[in-house]
Amino acid sequence: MTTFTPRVFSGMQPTGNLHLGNYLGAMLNWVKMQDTNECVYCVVDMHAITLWQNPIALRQAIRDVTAAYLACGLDPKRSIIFNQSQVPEHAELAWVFNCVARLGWLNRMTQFKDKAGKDKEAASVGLYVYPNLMAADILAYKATHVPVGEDQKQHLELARDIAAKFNNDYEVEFFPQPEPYIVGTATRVMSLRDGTKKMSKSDPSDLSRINLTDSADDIAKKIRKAKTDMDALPSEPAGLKGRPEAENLVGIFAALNGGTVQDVLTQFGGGQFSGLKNALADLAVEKLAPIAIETKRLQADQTYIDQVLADGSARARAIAAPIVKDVREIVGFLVS
Ligand code: AQP
Repeated sequence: MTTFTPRVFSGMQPTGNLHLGNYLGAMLNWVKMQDTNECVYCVVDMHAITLWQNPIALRQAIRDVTAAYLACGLDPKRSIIFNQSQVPEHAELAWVFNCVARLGWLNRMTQFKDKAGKDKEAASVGLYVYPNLMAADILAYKATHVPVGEDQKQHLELARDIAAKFNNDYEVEFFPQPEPYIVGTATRVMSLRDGTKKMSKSDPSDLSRINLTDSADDIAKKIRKAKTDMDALPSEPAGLKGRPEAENLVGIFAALNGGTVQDVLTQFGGGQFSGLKNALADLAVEKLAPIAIETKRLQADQTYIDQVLADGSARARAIAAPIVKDVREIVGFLVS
């Protein structure tokens, strides 16, 4: 049995401002994992163009997301921070995986169904094979751990299937089985306007999400306006069942405060939403406003951001290039 060196890989799309869902579902774990792991963190710009992006806005978003990564606490000295398109091995390995993954596997991906909407014929081929590129992102580094939110679990399982099929088809023990790392009390943060929908960058309503660049006033306003139901808050987690908006606000409070859902209900159970909302607004401002200030400071220093990405891309490529060279040899290409 081959043992693989532990390595963490994860990424976010530069499709808009990062939000509280990205922060609680993924970023908090990314930051923690730097202390004990070799970490590779990517701005996945090639994933972004699976839906059309304005080129000028995309270039800006790549830099803005990088600034947000740094402002949240990713350290370019300890972790590799880069953007996907500067490391061509991702695209090369994705092609090999297009030939390994089966159509039936991709047909089961729920994110494609959600994002393609009703007119699937009009969706890009890239959107359909998105999970194969994600598998390539991870496996180009032989990453063993992938911190993601709940919504990415199905894609992670596909990456594991691709790794296993590649190993099996070519009779090698080349790729590890990457493990999803999904921990915390808010692995699925929901829209503030509809507790049954995921908080998302692409939701047309800005009131649905708290952006990591929002001002203190905006954060407080969005929490005050968040949808709720008419009942008092329960005192036990079981009482949140069937109350998606209540569950979401309580979960957000617990995650930001580093406590449990029960802790929050012990404090606010039996009360009206206004008490929870006021305290949540204060807590969110305390935790998120400094990130917004630091993001803005970094956004003003484009030279530094570009330098972080160039340096990170060179370091990423130094790992991925030999792995992808081995893949070429394994599948039978001529290798010079
Ligand atoms: N609402 C969420 N709750 C918990 N985790 C979330 N993540 C995203 N939304 C939530 C996690 O953040 C990481 C990066 O996600 P992404 O930006 O690559 O893509 P996404 O999941 O498609 O995020 P969005 O906001 O929904 O973007 P759009 O609207 O562009 O599609 C992942 O680890 C994800 O799990």
